Amino acid sequence: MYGLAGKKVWVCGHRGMVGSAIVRRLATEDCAVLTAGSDVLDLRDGAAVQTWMRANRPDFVFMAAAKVGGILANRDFPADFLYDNLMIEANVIKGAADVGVEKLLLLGSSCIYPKHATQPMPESALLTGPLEPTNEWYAIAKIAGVKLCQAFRAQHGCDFISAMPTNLYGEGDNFDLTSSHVLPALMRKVHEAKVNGQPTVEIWGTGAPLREFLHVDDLADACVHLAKVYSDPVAINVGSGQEVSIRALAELIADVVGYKGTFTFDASKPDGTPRKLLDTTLLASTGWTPAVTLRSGIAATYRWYLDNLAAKAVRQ
Ligand code: GFB
Repeated sequence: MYGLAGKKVWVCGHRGMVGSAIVRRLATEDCAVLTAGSDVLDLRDGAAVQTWMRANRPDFVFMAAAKVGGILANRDFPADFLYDNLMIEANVIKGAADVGVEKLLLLGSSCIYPKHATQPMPESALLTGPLEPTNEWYAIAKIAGVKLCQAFRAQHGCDFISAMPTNLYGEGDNFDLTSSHVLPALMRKVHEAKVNGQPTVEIWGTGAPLREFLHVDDLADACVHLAKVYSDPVAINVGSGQEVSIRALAELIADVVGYKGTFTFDASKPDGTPRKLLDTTLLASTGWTPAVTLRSGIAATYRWYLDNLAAKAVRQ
C-alpha cells in the first residue's frame, strides 16, 4: 500500500480532461496537489522540467500530460504525436528519477495493442503484432513510455507504474470536430443538428467498428486506487466492459440529446481498428470496478457540454 496522505502530488497535464478529473478526485485525499500549466512549463523542454522538479520536489506524479486526439488528428500529425509524447515522457520520467520521486503513474492508451489482438485484449498482448496504422505514432510513443517506466524500475528501482485506459470521454473533453474523439464529436454534431433542424448527421467510416468507453471520473478513481495498491512493471488495463458499435453509440447519443433524425456514413473516412476491448481481469483482481454506466456518463457529459460549450460552438 502506498499512502497519498501528506504527500506532494504533481498532476502533470492538469488542464486536460484526464488531469482535471484526477485533480477533482484528489480533493478527497489528504494530499497537496501541484500543477504547472504549459504557460509556465513546456514539458518538451528537458532542462525546464529538471528545474521545475528540483524546485517543487513532488513525492508522487500522475503523468496525464500528452498530445492526444481522434483518428484524423493522429493520421494527419504523426510527427507531433510521436515527438511531443516521446519528449514529454522522457523528460518527466527522467526528471522524476533524478529528484527521487517516490512513485509515478504513466497513463497510456489501449491503442498500444496490436490491431488484430485477441479480444478482450490482455496485458500480455503488448508487442505481439503490428499496430493499427492510424494511431501507430501515438502508440509507439506510449509503448516507449511504458518501457521507460519498466527500464527505470529495473535499473534504478523506481516505483514507476503504467495504466492503459480504454477510449475515454467526459466533462472537459475536446469537442473540436477536426481533432476530437468520436464521442464528443458525435455529441456536438447531433446537438447542432437538433438545434438547426437538420434531418441527418454524418458519421465517419462505416459505423461498424466496436469501441469500449470509460467515463473520465471512473478513470481518475482507478488511477488513485492504482497509485495506492499497484506496484508492478506490467502496464495495467483500465476498461469498463461497455462496448458498442459506432452506430449504436450515435443512436444512444441521439436518444440522450433528443434528436429524431437519421445518420449517413462517410466511407471515405477511416474506421481504424475494428475492435478494442480491454481484458480487465488484472484490474478487477486489485479490487476496482467502474461505477458510471455509458448512458449516465453520456448524459452527464451532455449537461457539461450545454453548460460550457454548446452556445459558443454553434456560433463558430
Ligand atoms: O474516437 P476515434 O477518433 O478514435 O474514432 P479511435 C473512433 C471511431 O469512430 C472510428 C469513428 O471508427 C471513427 O472513424 N467516427 C465516426 C468518428 N464519426 C466520427 C467523428 O465525427 N469523429 C471521430 N473522431 N471519429 C483513437 C486513436 O483511435 O483512440 C488515439 O487515434 C487514441 O491514438 C484514442 O488511442 C483512444 O478509437 O479509432
